[in-house]
Amino acid sequence: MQKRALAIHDISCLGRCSLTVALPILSAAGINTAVVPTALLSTHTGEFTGYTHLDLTEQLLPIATHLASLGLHFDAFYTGYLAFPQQVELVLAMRQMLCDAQTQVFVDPAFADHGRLYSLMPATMPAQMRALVKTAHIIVPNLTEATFLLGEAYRPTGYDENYIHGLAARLSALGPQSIVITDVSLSEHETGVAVYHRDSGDFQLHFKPKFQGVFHGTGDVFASFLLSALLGGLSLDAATRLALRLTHECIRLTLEGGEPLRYGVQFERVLPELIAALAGQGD
Ligand code: PXL
Repeated sequence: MQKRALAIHDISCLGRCSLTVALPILSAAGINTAVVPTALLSTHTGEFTGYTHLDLTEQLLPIATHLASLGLHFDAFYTGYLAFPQQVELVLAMRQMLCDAQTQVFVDPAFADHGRLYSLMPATMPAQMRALVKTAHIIVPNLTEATFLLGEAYRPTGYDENYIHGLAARLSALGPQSIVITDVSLSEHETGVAVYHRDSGDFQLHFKPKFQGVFHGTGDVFASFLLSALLGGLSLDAATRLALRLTHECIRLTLEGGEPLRYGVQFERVLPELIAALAGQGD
């Protein structure tokens, strides 16, 4: 049976992040994907100025009420960029209305990177987002979001595997069974992800050679590949390795193509690889 997901993120018209990557990636993976936009922006808020920003907070519950009346089963409830801290409470209400015992609640906190909150993000977002994280099955924070969610200081470098293991365990103690932390770097030449599964106690780190630069939207691209692979039946560790490999490939192609980095990464060119991997022909 075809899997069904609900993706709740903003729409940034241009710049390849949030719904404009989540929808094509999940669709390419064969997942029937419904979307609920949290805000409408002309671009993302990194490396652009003068962008528009339409708040869609008022639409969240009316949309959820109508969708809930259809009585559909969602295999995944996938949340990303929320425009305001007040939206967290509404998304929790949507979770109550639209999820059942089989729905995977997959939360990408999407409020900060490189030690700083995103441009428009109020300082109260990390504490608010913790409430949504508590109800999730899987969370996909980057290292900045992981520390901010815990109210801890961000450490850009100079940490070891034990520190990351501890962070993942402390995040899992908030509620989620599975933690995938991105932007983990134990040496200046490599970057990668940590995977932690509370019940089994499994903890793995996976790395790729590091490219220099800030790659907008790659958290969203990675999370969307990861969810696609999980819904495709891969284990958490195998799904994480696939998502890391494909995200690395998106960045490599983008750098090779010479496109300005603020326009996001060329994930479109990697979709055939995602499809092949999920068909059992790839990795
Ligand atoms: O990719 C995360 C993201 C999503 N949506 C908007 C953003 C960002 C990151 O800057 O600005 C609007």
